[in-house]
Amino acid sequence: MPWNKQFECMSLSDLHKFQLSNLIDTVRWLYERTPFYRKKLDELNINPEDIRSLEDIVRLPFTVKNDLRDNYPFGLCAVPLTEVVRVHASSGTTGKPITGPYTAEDLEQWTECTARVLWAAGVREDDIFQNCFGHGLFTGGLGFHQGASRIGCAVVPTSSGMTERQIMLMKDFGATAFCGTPSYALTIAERAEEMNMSVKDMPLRVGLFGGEPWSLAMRTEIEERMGIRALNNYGLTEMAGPGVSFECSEAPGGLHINEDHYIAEIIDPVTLEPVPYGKKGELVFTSIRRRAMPLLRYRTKDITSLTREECPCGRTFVKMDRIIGRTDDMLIINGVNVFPSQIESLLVDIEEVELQYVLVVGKRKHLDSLKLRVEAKKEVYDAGAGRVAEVERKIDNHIKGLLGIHVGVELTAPKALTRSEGKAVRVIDERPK
Ligand code: DLL
Repeated sequence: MPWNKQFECMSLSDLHKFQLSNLIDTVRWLYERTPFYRKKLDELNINPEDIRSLEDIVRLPFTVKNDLRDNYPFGLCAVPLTEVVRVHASSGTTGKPITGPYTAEDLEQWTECTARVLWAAGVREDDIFQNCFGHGLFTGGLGFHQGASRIGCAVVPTSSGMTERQIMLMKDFGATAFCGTPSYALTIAERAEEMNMSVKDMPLRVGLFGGEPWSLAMRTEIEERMGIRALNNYGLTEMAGPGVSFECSEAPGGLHINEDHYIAEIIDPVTLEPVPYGKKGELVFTSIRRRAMPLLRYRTKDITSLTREECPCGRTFVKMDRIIGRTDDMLIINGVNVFPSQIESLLVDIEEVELQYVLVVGKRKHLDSLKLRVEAKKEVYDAGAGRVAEVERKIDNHIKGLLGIHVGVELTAPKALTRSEGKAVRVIDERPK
């Protein structure tokens, strides 16, 4: 049973009516309150009254990350700051952060969305819920704090880091559910093993992971090492944070989008034309319930596809596939498009290594080159240089066979790579800027 059956199981025609009326309200709200959108809409000669059907969404302007940067910090805010009760921000890798202001009503809606994510994973009021996302400007910590509190769990806001204490509390408090980035889950599993403790012996039952891409192989590894169910959820600061989409425990494999809050589209990132269900492209969101900073057709740069099929859980919301990469993370190595996640799924076939890796992108003459640093298992590393070189060749051949590119592989000693406590850094770009 979903958290909010009235919305999550709406008939398609009711959902579309609801979306349309909220879309029109949002366009009007923005037109009247933000010079940025008024200008964009005027340039396209669109009045809020021109939106008569959901299909008309394609007439609306796109919004991109640079629009948020150019209007930093509050230029896109559609309410006076007196009505703003919280501001989150995402760090990003370059320049100023992306700011996310919320009204009290926005916080309420966001809480509803993250409660749905947790509920769909089977989290209930009798759970002891350890929240290992950073609590602060990052939306993961407080976003899930609110949702889990709404359900009525015993929330343990450990935040990320201090992994040994994290594990001690997990055991002593008897946490039954937790959330964090998938890479941090692996860090916890590994550290627990080093402490001669097994998470498998703890009451922990389910983990909700998101905030960064992860492969199915990583899911299996987390599930096996921790003895839990691992479910995926997705979100972004520009759309409030986590709570945009989530896997249900009945049929994981796609993430239901909270469509009464977010209208999703998939577009071709080059032509910007809509792409049909089932085909991969760039994910675009319009937030239709927010007040402080709703965005029209925000280009996430995340690549996935949408499908609308009956789900055994009863939710009617469209599903997005797991994110396979970002348009800006895509590496083009000798003309071949490569995503870090593809390399990750190939690494799982190699039993001599751990799933701890980093890709180093460099430039050789005019071509991009790719080096993969990956940690050897202890017995492999201890067997000496000959064995290490043999495994390096094996990985290179495996990747060449499946992706068609040559990757310089460097096996490192066990534990040589930095462990993640939040979002893992998987790509180091050493190309001259
Ligand atoms: O990462 C919000 C979040 C927190 C989501 C906790 C889920 C759990 P940002 O820091 O703004 O917000 O980063 C958003 O992270 O555009 C994706 O590229 C990536 N991302 C988030 N969740 C997933 C996921 C939060 N499940 C950016 N799979 C997004 C793949 C993800 N990528």
